[in-house]
Amino acid sequence: MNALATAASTPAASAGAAAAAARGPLVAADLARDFPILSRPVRGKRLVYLDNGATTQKPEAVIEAERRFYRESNANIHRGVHWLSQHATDLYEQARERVQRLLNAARADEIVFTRGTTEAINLVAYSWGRANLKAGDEIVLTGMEHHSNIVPWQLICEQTGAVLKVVPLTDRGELQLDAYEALLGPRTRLVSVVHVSNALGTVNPVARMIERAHAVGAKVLVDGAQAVAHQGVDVQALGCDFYAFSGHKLYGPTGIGALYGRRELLAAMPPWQGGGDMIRTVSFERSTWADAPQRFEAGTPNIAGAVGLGVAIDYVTAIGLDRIAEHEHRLLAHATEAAQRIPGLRLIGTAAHKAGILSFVVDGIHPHDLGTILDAEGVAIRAGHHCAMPVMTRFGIPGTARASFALYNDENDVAALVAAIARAQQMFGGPPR
Ligand code: 7TS
Repeated sequence: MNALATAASTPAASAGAAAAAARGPLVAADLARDFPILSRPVRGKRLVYLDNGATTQKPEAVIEAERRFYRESNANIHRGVHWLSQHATDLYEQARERVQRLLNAARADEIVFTRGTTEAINLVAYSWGRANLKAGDEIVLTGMEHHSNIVPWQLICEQTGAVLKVVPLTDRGELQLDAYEALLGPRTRLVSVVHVSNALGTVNPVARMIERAHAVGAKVLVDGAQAVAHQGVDVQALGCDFYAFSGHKLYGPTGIGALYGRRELLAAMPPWQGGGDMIRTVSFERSTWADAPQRFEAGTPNIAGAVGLGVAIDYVTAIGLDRIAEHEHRLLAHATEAAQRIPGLRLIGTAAHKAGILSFVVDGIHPHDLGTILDAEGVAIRAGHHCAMPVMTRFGIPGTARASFALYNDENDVAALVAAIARAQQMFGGPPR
């Protein structure tokens, strides 16, 4: 039995496995017991963790898998002739196959391990972008991108002379699809779009957008950072060219994530970082490159992180991403209703199709003050621009307070959030009449 299989069968992980095996709606409180950190008090209160958009907590199985890797399997990969190195390589490559299955990629060599979404997007920008973009070419982004899907393209535009075009948002925080289609044309080389907005919760109609982009010959990158933990993703059904995500938002470790790239594209792309593991031959006159994905994985990667990510994928798959999506949608509907009953609270992002993110402002209380008061009640949310400053500009606000849900949250967490907001309003002189 390999380390992944044994890690998943530790006693601590079995509570989750048992809950996962049950059919029907998942019971968040049972699953919460798989996450050790959720039982620690914060500021003397029960921790109500609603900052899952920033990072999710880790189940015991993932924590144990990393520990076990260092205790039993640690060696460098792809280079050793000795048993441990081959063993570690096997575990790393098995993790790649788990990512392949998670995204339903056709092949494991279409998966490149990266530090996360940010590095995955930078990889495409610096490798594909520098090789394929020239002056006057157009890159289409949307008004709801995270900075990590804006700034790399600005840097590449400076180097190549390509220009950015931006799809505007409606007042509900949806993309204006007619404007999107009007932006597409013979100069469009790339559309880079977020699957689920971290600031608004909007789920974008990426399949349709990809189809339209392909019709004008453009490639499409989907930023899946806020999607993969909350719904099933099938890159073949979507038809995207690239798909990026971070392990740490999927109950996995930090410092590991992945880029899916269609095989023909990766095969034609130049390296963007040089070093060990990414070469075929090196001489002072000229070096040649390894095939993808190794060509894009220079240096010793986060091996233990990849193994941990593989176990995180096993964990969510065992529960079922459909059940997780259903649970979080129910919770979002409940939280939205509760929030709408709070006088003076305004939701930012009311798209018809949303994932478990509730972004809001409260009259007379700056989001940061709200975040601080909620924290004193043990309620962890995020306050600010969420690295999506153009969204805040669009809505004319400095920032929002954001509660973002995960599989272990339930109605009790929403009740704690609502009570804490009421307390903040009292401290600021009571809600408006
Ligand atoms: N894209 C989206 C849509 C994101 O939400 C984030 C992180 C990233 C990219 C970058 O991911 P990273 O893992 O490479 O950092 N979003 C957030 C957030 O909403 N709060 O903290 C980080």
